[in-house]
Amino acid sequence: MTPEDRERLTRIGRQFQVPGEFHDGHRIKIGHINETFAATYLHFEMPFRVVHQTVNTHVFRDPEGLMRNVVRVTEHLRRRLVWNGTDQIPRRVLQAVPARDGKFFHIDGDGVFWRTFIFVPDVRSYDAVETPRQAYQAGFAFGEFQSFLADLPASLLTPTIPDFHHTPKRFQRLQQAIARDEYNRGRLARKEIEFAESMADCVSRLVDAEARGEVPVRVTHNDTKFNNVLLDEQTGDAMCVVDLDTVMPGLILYDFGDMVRTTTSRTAEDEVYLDRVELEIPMFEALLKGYLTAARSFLTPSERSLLVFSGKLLTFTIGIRFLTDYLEGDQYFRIHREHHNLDRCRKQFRLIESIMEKEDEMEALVEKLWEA
Ligand code: GN1
Ligand code: MG
Repeated sequence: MTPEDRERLTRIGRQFQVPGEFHDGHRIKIGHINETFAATYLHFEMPFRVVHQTVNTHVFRDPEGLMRNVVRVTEHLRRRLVWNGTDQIPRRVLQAVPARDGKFFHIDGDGVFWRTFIFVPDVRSYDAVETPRQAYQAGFAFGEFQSFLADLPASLLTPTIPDFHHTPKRFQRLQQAIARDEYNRGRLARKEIEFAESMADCVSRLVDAEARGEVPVRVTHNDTKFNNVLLDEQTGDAMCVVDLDTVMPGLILYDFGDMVRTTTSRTAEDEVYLDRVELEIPMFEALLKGYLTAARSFLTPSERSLLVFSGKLLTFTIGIRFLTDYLEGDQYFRIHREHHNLDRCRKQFRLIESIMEKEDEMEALVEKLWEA
């Protein structure tokens, strides 16, 4: 940790109701959006570990509303876990730590918005799925998350990013970026632009289904990347769903779709060897099995009939967000190399092609496992 980071964390730590004295800390996740640090405090020699995390307020315009959502949702989950008699509850749901003034956030002198959670020990996350068992665990964890929140009225939550997964609006924004081509990058993304345009017909399918009342609005996670579920280091079991910033009213199909995007191929989100990118049927089958085990009790027939489609659509939606950001000069997603957002987009589009090749097989699995 740099001396500046240390100084900064010490200062931030004092603002929260963390017992003891700051001992040390380090950066733990280079997310696309927020900054995250783990810190250890010593309280009469006993270590107490927390996570201090910033909220990017350009992305999340109402961070206080966001934290209200997070507290409401985690308290609801905790009540359910207690009711179910689950053990190790502190490892199964995030616990926000209040600031000295009792609020669940602190705004520092530079206007940076901070919140603090108790550290979840002995778990790890993976950027890419490695085994079908992990896929099962992720499917089950997010399915259970949705099922535990099924009785929390979605209207109690603030939309932290309005129209977050609204594919037609995302598509429109892409078209604007293509037309403007402010960074003269359109020529480098010709094939991707063509591919995106070829998908125009399916962009409004889920929002239309929602508008017609065919699929219900529920409390959903909205960022169900595989690395947002923490797995026990020893057993590999899913312990805790994290990154609750986008928990808000949504369609469960957005969650399932993003799981398909991130949990069916053993490649990273920015894989450049595209011939390695494939929807792996054993991964999909395990993911689906885990998900249905937890979600069977609340899924409606129309939701079920759109599961496979949602995989394609969410991969497309995130893919065009990467492409748009590339064309707009990498303003949104943090990049680590040149053309990074274009690489991310290419990976998503290759996965869509693979999904289209295997759609029938995937639909057959939904039928089979639903009956099972
Ligand atoms: C962002 O910050 P992170 O990595 O959890 C993004 C998601 C994208 C994801 C792609 C608020 O998530 O929507 O799917 O990157 N979150 C936001 O990796 O835009
Ligand atoms: Mg996130």
